[in-house]
Amino acid sequence: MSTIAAISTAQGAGGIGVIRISGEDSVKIADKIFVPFVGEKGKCLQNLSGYRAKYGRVLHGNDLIDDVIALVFRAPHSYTGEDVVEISCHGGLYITKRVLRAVLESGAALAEPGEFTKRAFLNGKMDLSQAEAVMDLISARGKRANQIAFGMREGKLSGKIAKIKEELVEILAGLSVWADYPEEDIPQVDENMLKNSIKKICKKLHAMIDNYDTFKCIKEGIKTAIVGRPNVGKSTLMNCLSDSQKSIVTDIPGTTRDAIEETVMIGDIPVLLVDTAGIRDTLDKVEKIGVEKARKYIDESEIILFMIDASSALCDEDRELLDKLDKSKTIIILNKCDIAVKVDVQELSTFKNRIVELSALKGQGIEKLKEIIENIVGLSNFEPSDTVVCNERQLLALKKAVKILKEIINQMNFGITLDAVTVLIQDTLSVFMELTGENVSEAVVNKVFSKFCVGK
Ligand SMILES: Nc1nc2c(ncn2[C@@H]2O[C@H](COP(=O)(O)OP(=O)(O)O)[C@@H](O)[C@H]2O)c(=O)[nH]1
Ligand SMILES: [Mg+2]
Repeated sequence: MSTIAAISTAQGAGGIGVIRISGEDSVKIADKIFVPFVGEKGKCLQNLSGYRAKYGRVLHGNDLIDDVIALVFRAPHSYTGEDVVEISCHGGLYITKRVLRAVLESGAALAEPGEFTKRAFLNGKMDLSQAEAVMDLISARGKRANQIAFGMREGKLSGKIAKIKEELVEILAGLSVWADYPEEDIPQVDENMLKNSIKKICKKLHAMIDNYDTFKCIKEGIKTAIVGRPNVGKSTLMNCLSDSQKSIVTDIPGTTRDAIEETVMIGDIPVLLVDTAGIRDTLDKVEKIGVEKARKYIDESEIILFMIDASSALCDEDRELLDKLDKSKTIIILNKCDIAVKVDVQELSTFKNRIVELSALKGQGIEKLKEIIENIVGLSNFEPSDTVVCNERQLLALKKAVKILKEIINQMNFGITLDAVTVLIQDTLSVFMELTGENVSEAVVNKVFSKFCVGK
């Protein structure tokens, strides 16, 4: 396999930048551009054993580029399982690119997106589901997402799947004894027991599937729009939650005329918040466009924070707006509670435990809002130890397995032969093998890694 290289740190000014080289010739290539402070240029890195580093300079042609540390990893004890050199230079767009160019001109090929991790998978350093979790680990935004992604990268899904596979293999073994020696004095296959074992497996798979939606919210965030008529305090809430003065707040109705977006962490959930223009009929050309935008955001949002000025009674405008909203995704915010609560809560009884009394100005009631959002996302029933699925590919595989297993039970009720059961269980096993990458097409592998960034 060719030797590849890429900048592995984020692009931009930073304290340190790392250029990673992996493959058979990585150490030789690094030696071509590396001049040690102590020792001779030429074979200095090739003479190093694994996990050893040298301090020196990168020389490209006649240009000295930077002082660097070159760290050598020896196969198979590296991230990719191949010989790896990591050159740490000063971070910065220019320097890292110059070092990379020097490496490429010395014989390495530019790595494809995710190619280092792909090689780690191909060299058996991790299975496919673990490789996929690397991406989640990099992009985790909260503590919980981080913990879960870490567990996935450690191989939690593979572990659970391995157990289920064992159970299926045991079932297969029982079935094959019966198929191979039908005349012998072997007890009949107990069909009820067989069905029960399959049902148990389905239950385990369901637990893994059910947690995925919540995990997806924790990992990708949940789209949330603050909506209501003008001057109820939407922008004040936006500023309070984002701890900034992003939205302009005045006592003049129609201040916010555009949609203002910001990602805020509410507890462990990244909330992709948008502050919208207050919805009303208006002749102002700009505000009108803002109101249209607000309507679009309402449609796209997974949660709507419908804000009411609680210091005065509910008005027809509030009612009209509320009527048009999807109630199942709406939380009612009674704002300005620091003044008074004049709204008749009876009238909002359909929203029962989705009403929050709040003062955006004073930052009161946020805790309760957080609880409600966590409930909607499903965090209260969330079982981190069952959270092992990190993307749609894995989810689909589990769903496919459940479908086949349910089909078996169903067919058994109609007298399917045990031979046919055997075939279907083998099908389930191959679904799992595709999931972990033991038996997977090159196209699937390529698709998985194409979503990675270059350098990972
Ligand atoms: N007393 C009180 N005033 C608030 C509260 N939230 C917002 N306001 C005031 O209400 C006015 C309109 O606020 P703004 O956030 O611009 O409302 P928006 O038009 O819905 O975005 C401003 O004068 C705010 O200071 C609150 O919780 N309590
Ligand atoms: Mg506003």
